[in-house]
Amino acid sequence: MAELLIRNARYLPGALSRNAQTMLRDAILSCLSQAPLFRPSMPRSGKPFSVRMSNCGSLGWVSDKAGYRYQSTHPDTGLFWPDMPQQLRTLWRDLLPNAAEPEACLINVYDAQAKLGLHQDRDEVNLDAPVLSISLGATALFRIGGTTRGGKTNRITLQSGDILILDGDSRLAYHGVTRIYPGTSTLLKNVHPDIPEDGRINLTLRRVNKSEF
Ligand code: MD6
Ligand code: FE
Repeated sequence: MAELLIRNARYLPGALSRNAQTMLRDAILSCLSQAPLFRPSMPRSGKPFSVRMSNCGSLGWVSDKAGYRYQSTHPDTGLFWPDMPQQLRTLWRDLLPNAAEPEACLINVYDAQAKLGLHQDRDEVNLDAPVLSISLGATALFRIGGTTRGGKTNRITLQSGDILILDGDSRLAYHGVTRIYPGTSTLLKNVHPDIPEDGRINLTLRRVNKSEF
């Protein structure tokens, strides 16, 4: 499998076959039937995100006026998050054999207009553990810079089936999604009433807490 290093992030284009993407899509749709998409909002201001979210795993990332955090229950239903699909656990173990088991998988759903501002992933207790991201559906323009805001960024075009791992020096890199390219994938066509066919699903798997060992 080809692997490129961009600012010390590991980029694996075409990591998932079409068949693996279809299986993963269906597993995630099944999670969404138990844990419906919610719309997070910004801490303090309460401004809504353009991206809708859900989670699977023992912990899920949420954001509202009270702040960013991980919690074991869905903010609207109060129910525990669904189990993380086995396919995701296996991918994590194969690509990150030395990392502790993932606890959270954030499911980000973009429509053609949605964007995700430049941010660092730093709400985890364990900032040494890698973050593994998988793209499904429409192609996205992803930007990644250094560990300070405002520096130069590099662009990566994330296509369906691509994997990106932030680890080591890139773990606290600023990154975001500037643009979705409609009409670039058929993976999400007529699959779910809440998922636009031109949309994109991004999964980010994380270890949140320190492992016991
Ligand atoms: C996205 N990804 O691709 C948003 N975070 O839609 C992320 O925010 C992200 O791709 C941490 C590590 C990898 C990522
Ligand atoms: Fe992120």
